[in-house]
Formats: sequence, C-alpha cells, structure tokens
Amino acid sequence: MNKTVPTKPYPDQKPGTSGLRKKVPVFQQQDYAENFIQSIFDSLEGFAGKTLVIGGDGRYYNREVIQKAIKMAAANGFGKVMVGKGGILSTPAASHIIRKYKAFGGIILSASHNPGGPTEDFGIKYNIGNGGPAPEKITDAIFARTKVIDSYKIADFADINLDVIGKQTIAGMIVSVIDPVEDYAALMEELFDFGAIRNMISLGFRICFDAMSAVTGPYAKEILEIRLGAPNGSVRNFMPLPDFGGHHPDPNLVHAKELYDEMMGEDAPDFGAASDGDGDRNLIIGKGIFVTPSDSLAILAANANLAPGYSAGIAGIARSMPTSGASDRVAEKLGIGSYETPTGWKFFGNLLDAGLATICGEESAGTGSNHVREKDGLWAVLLWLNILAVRGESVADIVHQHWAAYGRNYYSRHDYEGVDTDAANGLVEALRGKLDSLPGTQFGNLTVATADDFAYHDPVDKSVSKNQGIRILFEGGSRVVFRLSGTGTSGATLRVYIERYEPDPNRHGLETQEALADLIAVAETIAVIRSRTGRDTPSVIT
Ligand code: VG1
Ligand code: CO
Repeated sequence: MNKTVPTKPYPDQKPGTSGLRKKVPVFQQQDYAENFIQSIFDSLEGFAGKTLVIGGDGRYYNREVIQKAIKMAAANGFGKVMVGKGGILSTPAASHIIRKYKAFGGIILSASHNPGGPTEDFGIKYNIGNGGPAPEKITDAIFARTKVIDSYKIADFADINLDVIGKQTIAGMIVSVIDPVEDYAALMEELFDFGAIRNMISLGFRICFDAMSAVTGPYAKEILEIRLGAPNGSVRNFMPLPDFGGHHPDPNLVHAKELYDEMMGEDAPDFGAASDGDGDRNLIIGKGIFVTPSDSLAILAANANLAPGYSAGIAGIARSMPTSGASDRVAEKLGIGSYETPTGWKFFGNLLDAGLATICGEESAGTGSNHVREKDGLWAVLLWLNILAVRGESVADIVHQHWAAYGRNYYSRHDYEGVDTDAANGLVEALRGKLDSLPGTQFGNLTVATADDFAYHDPVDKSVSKNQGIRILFEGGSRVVFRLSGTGTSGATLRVYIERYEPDPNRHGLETQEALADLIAVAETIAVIRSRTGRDTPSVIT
C-alpha cells in the first residue's frame, strides 16, 4: 500500500521566520508540498509509532495538503495522527494538543497573517514535541534535505473524511479527527477567572472580537459567547473562509480599520480585539485607545498575577529585539529576568522550557506564555479581560496608569512591502557598511550611541543566530531598527522599527508619529529609504 515516489528537488524551500510560505500555485507544483513534508520527516529521528498532530488555519489548499500529510505520515511510520475537524487547528491550539497528548510533533498549515485564496499564500510549518516551532537547527536541516531529496513515501488510501470526529485505523496508523476547540477552551478555563469575566459581561461590559474570517472564529464563539456569555454578535466574521473573505487577516490598524474606527466612535464597546489567519496574533483596542502590542506585552506582564494561572508571579519576560523596551521596565521592577531574542517565536522555546521566561511577546501583535509554545491571540484577549474584570477600570485608565508608573515607550513600525529584492538587500548591505562609522555621529539632537547587526546568544543551548536586524541606538534610549521580513512571498518587505522613551507624564499625550518624527527623519537620512526603495511613504504604519 505504501509507494515510494521519485521526485526532483526544488531550490526555494527555505523556511523563513515561521515555516515555508509561498503562493498557492507554487505549492501546487508537482510534488512541491510532498517534497517539503518528506524533508521534514527525513530531518527527524525516532518517530516510528509516535503521534503527529496536523491542522491548519482553513485557508485555500489546506484540506488537500492535510490529506497528503496524513498519507505520508502513515507511509513514514507514524503510529497515529491527530487532525482537527475540518482540517482546522489554530496555531496555539495545535501547540497545546502536541503538548497535552505528548505527540512527537506537529505540522501546521498556515501562512498566518498573509492573504489566502487560489493565487494567494499557503504555508507549512513543523513544530517539535514541546509544541513550539522547530528551532533553526531543524529548519536548516529541513532546507538542506529539500535540496537533495529524490523520493518521498506516501500511503495509497482514499481521502480521510475530515468532517466527522472519530478514530479509525488505516494502513496501520490511527487517524483521529478531533474537536479543534475543546482542549484549548478547557486550558483557557484553567488559566483565567471565567467567573469574574462572565460577571463583568453580565453587568453590561461590551466586547467586539473580529475573527477576520479566519481560524479564531470557532474558538472565540465558544469561549467568548458560549462560555463567557457575551451576546450573540460579539464575535464577528467568525466563519473561517478559504480566502478570508478576500481580506488580509492581519490584525493591525490598516487591515482591521473597521474595528478601529468603531472603537474610536461614540458608541464604542468597552473592548475590541482581533486575531490573524492562524490565531496566534492579537490586536487590542480599548474604547478610544489603541494599545500598541509592545505596551500590551508590558501591561499583561505587569498584571498577570491577577489571573489564576499566573497568581504565583512570573519568572521572566522575553521580547523580540525590535519590540519596544516597555516590558524590560516591568521585569526590572518585578526583579525578574528579561530577555531579548531575534524575531520569531522559535527563539522563545528554550527560555520557556528552561523556566527562565513565563511571558513572551513581539511588536507584531504576538503575546503568549508558557501555557503553550506559540504566541496566542485569544489568550491575550482573555488575560486582558481577566485584568479588566479584576481591576474594574477601563483599558484607557490601565494604559495611562501604566505609562505614569513606568514611562511611555512611543513606538511605531513602518513597513515597505513588495520592494524589489535587490534594492532591499542593497539597503541593508549599505547599512551594515556604515555600522562602524555611526557611533558618535550627531543628527540634530540625536547622537548615535551604538550601532550593530543583532546577534543572539541563546543562554540555554548556546546557539548563536547572527544578522537578526540592524540596530541604531541613540543616547537617551531612542532607537531605530531595520530588518527584512522573513514571511513574505513576493519581493521584499523592509521593516523600520522606531522607538523613543518618554519618562515625563506631561508628555504622554502626543500623537505617536509626531513624537517619533525626528527619529523617522534620521532613519531616512541613514538608510536612504526613499531613493533605494523608490517609495515615498511606508505601505503600512502600525
Ligand atoms: C513577522 C513578524 C514576527 C512574527 C512572524 C510570524 O515576521 O515580524 O514578529 O513572529 O511574522 O508571525 P517577519 O519576518 O515578516 O518580520 V505569524 O502570526 O505570520 O506566524
Ligand atoms: Co499568525
């Protein structure tokens, strides 16, 4: 029943920040997905008879690749696969299932915040037994394998019915189709005070959650509306659609603009939130106030002890390098460790496993904790709700008090999307060339203190990851960071991260872009973005 199929390698299967992401037609090439999946299996050892978790965000081509992955898992000797009903598993739910059922690992099919549909994006990511994204050592091995692969193994059986929960044995392997929501919802009930949140809602606290026609719909419906009693309609766009309704499932101020406008309006609900394609990101907007993800991380960490799951306190806070330093100040005050990692959740896994960090976050709307090994959109929403229920204050009050206590890190990210790849690489190369000469240079009132290309030394496994972003730090703590995205599928995306710390409470009410104007101008002077990219303005400002 098992077949070994000869194949030819593709040269472009290098996993990026979070798995392999390509346009659907690329994945539809002969044996393209099979090559990558076999390369994953070929890079692992000791999985015979073990369990593999498979699921995705429901985007176009999800079901087809799930069928292939199941048949290949059988032919490669896995003992069991657990797959979400309808092929659905949010990224954090998949992470939880891997951990809860002690699976060997998991294959998550998602291109996350990228658009979906027949000509849009698809992705495949491998997660290890701790539930987290495979570390670089494994993704490097997978890429090396894709370059030489000459055959793959696949079992020859009819497609599995993914729409019926239940177990069957086929080709010597158990295939278990599971409820994608149940285990995850139960975990959330353990971590958070559902009684307090339910009570707050019953007293009229209004929530608006936008699932962006992506994977969190069924999770948010079950948790927010059914278990916590939010009125029907509190969760919108809750049907996962293969093309996300033609939208870009990225919860930021550009792609979730409707929600933003509503939250700024007169009749705004008390709390607005959104998640991305695969459910690991979160956007938090209070009545009249957008909470930057970096601030959200700091505020959640500072108040985590108000939720039952974290009542004993947290061990440490980790943030990606481009994320603002707001959470560092919280760690300092709490007297706990703070860690700065490269972009991408895979770098948090070791810190979480070693118990060094409890809460992690990224400026790109990702926050999470040691409950799983991925960032977790609904988790962040529920922790916010738990904090709001206990403190009995508004989002705006909580944010303003936080700034008053810690100072405010004005922060913004400017993305230049779809830039010519050579131009983007040239820009970064030119910056690298300037690093040594920048320190001491003055730009108006700003003096460069240090400039480097960030390298991460993992304190747990001692691995070193170089070239993780150009940092230009100014005296007084302001900084500008440049890096190229590792999740895009066409051209290059330049990300420019801008941050300024303001301790003075009288200066906490400035408009963010104004507060950062001098740094934005210096970024242009140093990197010559306009002429190198041919762009006058960023495509996305968050
Ligand atoms: C982006 C974000 C990064 C995040 C990654 C995956 O990566 O900047 O913080 O971890 O997406 O998120 P990049 O390389 O494009 O900057 V998700 O929700 O797309 O899996
Ligand atoms: Co995501």
